[in-house]
Amino acid sequence: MTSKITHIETMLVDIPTIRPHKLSMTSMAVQTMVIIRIKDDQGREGLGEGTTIGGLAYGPESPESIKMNIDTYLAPLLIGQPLHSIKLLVQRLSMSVRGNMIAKSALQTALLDLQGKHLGVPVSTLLGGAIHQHIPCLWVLASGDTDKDIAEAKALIASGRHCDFKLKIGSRHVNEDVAHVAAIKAALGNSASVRVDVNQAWDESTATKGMAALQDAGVDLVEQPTPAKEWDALVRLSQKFTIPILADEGVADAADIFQLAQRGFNGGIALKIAKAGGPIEALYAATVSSASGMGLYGGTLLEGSIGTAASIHAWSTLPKLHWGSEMFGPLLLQDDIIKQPLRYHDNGVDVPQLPGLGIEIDEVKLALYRRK
Ligand code: MUC
Ligand code: MG
Repeated sequence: MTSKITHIETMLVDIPTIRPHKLSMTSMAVQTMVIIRIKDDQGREGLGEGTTIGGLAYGPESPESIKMNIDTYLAPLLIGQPLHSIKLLVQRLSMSVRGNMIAKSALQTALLDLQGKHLGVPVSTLLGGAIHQHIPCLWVLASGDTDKDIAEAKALIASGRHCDFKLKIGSRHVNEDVAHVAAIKAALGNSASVRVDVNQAWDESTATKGMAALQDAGVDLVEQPTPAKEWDALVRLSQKFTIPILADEGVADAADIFQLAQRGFNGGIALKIAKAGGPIEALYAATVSSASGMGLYGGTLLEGSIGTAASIHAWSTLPKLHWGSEMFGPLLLQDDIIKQPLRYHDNGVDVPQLPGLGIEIDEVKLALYRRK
């Protein structure tokens, strides 16, 4: 029997990070997640998460705006609706509300979790079925200190948890950043893949200089070196160097990726459920990327376990993630609000197997970290 949505609750949850996490635009000491609980008239509950980085430092939605816009505009469109078609509900939201992709992704995640529990299948099954049960996952080195980053990477390699690393750069002069990256690559050697994320910090001429030096240092991939909207610069850089470029902030959904492909971009694409508006749209983006010959990467906005699980379910349905994934968000946090943490081992993370997202809230922890 089809169930009906009866109740949608949103809350802000603040959890400190295990160390400062430095990006070109901000330094994080705490992560704020918007957690959603959708209830139906049969007593089931779906969990969702909408998370960004550094308040409004990274993008146009803040945790507070995500919560406010769900409560005021999006949730009322779902209350009383039957749950038989997630795509119908998603269309209902997109016809009435523009933008707000993180808020929409959080709601879509909760709807998928609820539907999966209702039908007794994992979210990956709702998305077409898992091809993989273990998703490769790198670690991001972003302490801002070269020696600390090397020690962190070596400990993770020794424990077998990660062997691929992404370095956040762009806040310092390009020469300093390149020296930092080259020192880490030299210390880790060829057994570790080292990539960088510039988070839009370079203009095209700085990127030309930086990418040449990074290529010489043996770096495998350069993520979003130039500003998000400067697509032509990204295309020119992708054609100038053999070191590949990963487009991140510059592309949110299938339409953006189509435009970039038409202009001649030949790099990879960071897929994120939060950018695209949910797991379903992230998979549309993956289809256009693959059809254009672009390699795929499972990206994060540093979500906690709920958003990370939703992403993992989506990525598990893709035939190939050429650049693996960065679904490490829960590991950057000092604590978790779910009972059974996601399982990280052997340079990756397991795809949850239970119905829905396959995770359960720890009510005591949630009460502890929930913003009063
Ligand atoms: C980004 O731009 O890729 C992903 C990992 C990380 O450290 O920051 C995010 C955002
Ligand atoms: Mg990025």
